[in-house]
Amino acid sequence: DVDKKHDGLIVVPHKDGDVLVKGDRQGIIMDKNNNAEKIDHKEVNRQNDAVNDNDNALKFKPTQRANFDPNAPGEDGKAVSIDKDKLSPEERKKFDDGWQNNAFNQYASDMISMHRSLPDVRDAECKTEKYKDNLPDTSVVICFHNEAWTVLLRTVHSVLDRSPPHLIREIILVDDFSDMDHLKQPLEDYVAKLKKVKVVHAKERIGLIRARILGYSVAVGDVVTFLDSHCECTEGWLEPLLDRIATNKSNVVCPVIDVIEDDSFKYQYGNARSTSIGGFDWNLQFNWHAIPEYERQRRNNKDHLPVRTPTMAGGLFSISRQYFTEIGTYDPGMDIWGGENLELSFRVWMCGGVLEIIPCSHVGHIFRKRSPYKWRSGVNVVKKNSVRLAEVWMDDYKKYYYERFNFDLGDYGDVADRKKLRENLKCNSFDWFVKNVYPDLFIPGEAIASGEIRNKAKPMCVDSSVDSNNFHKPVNMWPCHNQGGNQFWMLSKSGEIRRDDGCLDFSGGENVIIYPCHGQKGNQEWQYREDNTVVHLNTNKCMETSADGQKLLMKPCTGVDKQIWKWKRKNSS
Ligand code: LR7
Ligand code: MN
Repeated sequence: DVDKKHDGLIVVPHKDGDVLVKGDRQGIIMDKNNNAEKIDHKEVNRQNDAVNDNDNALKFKPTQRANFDPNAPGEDGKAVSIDKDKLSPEERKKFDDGWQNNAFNQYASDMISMHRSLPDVRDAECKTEKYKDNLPDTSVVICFHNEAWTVLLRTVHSVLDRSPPHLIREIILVDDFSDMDHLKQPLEDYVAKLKKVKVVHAKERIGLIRARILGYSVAVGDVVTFLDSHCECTEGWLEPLLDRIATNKSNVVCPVIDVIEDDSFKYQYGNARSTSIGGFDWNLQFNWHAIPEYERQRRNNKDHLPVRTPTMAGGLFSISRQYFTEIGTYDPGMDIWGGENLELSFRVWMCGGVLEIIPCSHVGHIFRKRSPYKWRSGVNVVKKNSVRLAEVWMDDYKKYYYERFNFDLGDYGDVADRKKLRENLKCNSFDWFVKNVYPDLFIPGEAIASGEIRNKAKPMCVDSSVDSNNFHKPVNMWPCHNQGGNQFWMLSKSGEIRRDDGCLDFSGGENVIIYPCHGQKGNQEWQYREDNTVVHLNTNKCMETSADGQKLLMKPCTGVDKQIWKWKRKNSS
């Protein structure tokens, strides 16, 4: 009997004796002879989940379930900390393999209940907000390639546990040709017990974009909601999304994406005021921004109201199933990962829809630092996907992306069908999108100079990546390679030397560093003068290359060849 309680302790059976899972004793197993050992949380969770899933699926909130223990690992979204050096060699191997296979701490996830409780992260205004009585229902489509068992099923249970049952038509798990054993028969057996959940298997690796199209093609709900396979939905996440679609079927809506830490599984969140919206840079990478002032004013400074966003991160959103069909689902010529989020964002806006983030709807996502699965060898998949979307949607603006790799587009396949779609839908131009939806976007065409910054004394160019993990590091010189990339720099109207969101920044000493562009001039204000020197206005110093040509230094201006730079000037308009 799993649910017997005595002395304020919850007791569940364990192969070595009863397990105490509450209060001070949490984490300790007392066997029949009163010997203590470290608790096997995985086993406890398995037992608890068996009780809950068989009888009570869709019936109880996580905190109401049999054997709920507020002090168990990860409950209330708390961090799990593991001292890996104290693990036995066998456990240590599991720990290391978990990281290796998933790029997150699978070992920690396995200690946490698949029904763990989370804080109610919503602003007060959200909890009293009234939504329509007759909301449309939704199919939830979750695609995965080799996802960890507890992480995948926690995503599923978080949907079932925290959504009004009548609003969930079904959950469709799309298996993108995984080869991990647990995703085969064991997954089939597990979901067979859960009403409403089905698994669709791809016959070959189709990538996340075609996997989503596959999931959508079998969906029957009024709305389709996409989630990544490592998410956790919080209380009240669904109603505000569906409400916006009920208001207008061409509203495409995203929850706020909270961070589930990759190592501790801590659930991190902020308030509605700190909600970020989506943008992109000219490498066609998605990025986050603060809500602009004009958008705050449009919403009368009510932070919990839906906020318009130029782009979506991609993984988590709801869309009317009929509207998704009308605007052309996804580009099936896109492979594996990437680009589809900007493609859908541009398409929705340009073809008459509205893209929003809903601050009252929060879903957690495990953000990882690397991709754990195999990609295609010999193809730059992200570039190929991005060129496809640039060709179809970006009109003249596509050149700003292409000049980053000197117009070497590579083989991007056939986009005739997608161009046809744009024509049929009679969509607005990309220029309309930029001016009306994303007026804050930095436009390279407005740059005063752009391209490589080549030194006269040596055939060397200013070279640095602008990855955020490169911020604060000194910028160096490298032989000019004429490929753009890390040698491509733009001088903005306000004097920034920038690429994407990284700016050259000088604050004294001799080194120039990369720092996020702040638009405040100061340490980021430069001038490219008629005598071809590059001058830092605040300090009146000049860029100079070191005698060996390897370093970029800031020195008093003298006009020697080491301070002369060739940089392509653009016509100022
Ligand atoms: O070949 C694949 N087949 C798949 O089914 C590759 C991936 N996948 C699955 C994978 O298991 C996962 O569930 O697709 C999903 C996304 O892949 P991730 O989690 O490895 O990548 P990501 O979280 O970086 O993905 C973000 O960008 C992608 C661009 O193509 C997609 O739009 C993802 O949905 C998107 N995720 C989010 O928006 C969550 C927030 C991240 C941010 C910002
Ligand atoms: Mn993801």
